[in-house]
Amino acid sequence: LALESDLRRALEREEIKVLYQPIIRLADDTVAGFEALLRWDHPRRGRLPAGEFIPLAERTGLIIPLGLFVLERAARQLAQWQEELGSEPPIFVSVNVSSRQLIRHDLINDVKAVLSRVDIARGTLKIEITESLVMENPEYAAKVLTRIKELGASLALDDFGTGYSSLAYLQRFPFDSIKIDRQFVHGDGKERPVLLRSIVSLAHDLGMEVIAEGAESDADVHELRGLKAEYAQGFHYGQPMTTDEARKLLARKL
Ligand code: G
Ligand code: G
Ligand code: MN
Ligand code: NA
Repeated sequence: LALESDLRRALEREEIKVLYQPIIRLADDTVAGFEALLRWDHPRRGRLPAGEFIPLAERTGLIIPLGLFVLERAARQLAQWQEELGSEPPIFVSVNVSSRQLIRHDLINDVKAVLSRVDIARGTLKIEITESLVMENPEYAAKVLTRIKELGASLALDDFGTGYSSLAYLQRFPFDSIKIDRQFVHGDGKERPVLLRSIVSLAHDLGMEVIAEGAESDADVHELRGLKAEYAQGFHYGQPMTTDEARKLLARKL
């Protein structure tokens, strides 16, 4: 497959970019952190979103070098932002991790190595994990995630509400925060507000913070504030952006 051999070379050719989407602290409207998201500037096809090459990377095993690349790059960027800003609480960055990275490769050592090379505040590197990921091998996943937390990273349960047995995972895994899937955050479904309110309250009762994904409008943000959700992420605040754009956004908020 052409795309597969292209992807093998893409990393060396620096066609793979890490973009950062802002995550806003709703209490004071400041930038609390960013989610690192991959893009591929393909020489012929143009800019490809992660959804168009991450599945291929997972099938071919290329997700291992790709995953290391984004972890390392995002952690270094985080260290630089923390040094420049010196804000309290310190800014955080979250990185998505695929099941293959967790199950078939030593994610613990990768996180350990990265954390030993950069100077960042404890808990400010967040690892985002989806339910389907932990479902593949819950016992092993629980061990790995517990260890990663001990190393000083924090854990977020991504796309919450879209999987099969969400609630079981909340008691088995040491998540610090829940990322509420955008279908509960934006839209005119009749049950949506009830589900959103229940998820926020469940998370808070379990001692977890919430990051609401897909906040697109003033109304979404107003609703989230009313529910005392900690953070919001979405097109209302910004698309995934370059580090230059992120720096401008950070400067504006200070
Ligand atoms: O950014 P986009 O909408 O294309 O993202 C599609 C999916 O790809 C999302 O589920 C997102 O979590 C995932 N994704 C984006 N960047 C990364 C990455 O660096 N690693 C992994 N494993 N998944 C990513
Ligand atoms: O699965 P995950 O939550 O990691 O997916 C993140 C993806 O969601 C990113 O690719 C990002 O581009 C997309 N995204 C971020 N904010 C919004 C939003 O407000 N609306 C929609 N539709 N997608 C968003
Ligand atoms: Mn995510
Ligand atoms: Na994700």
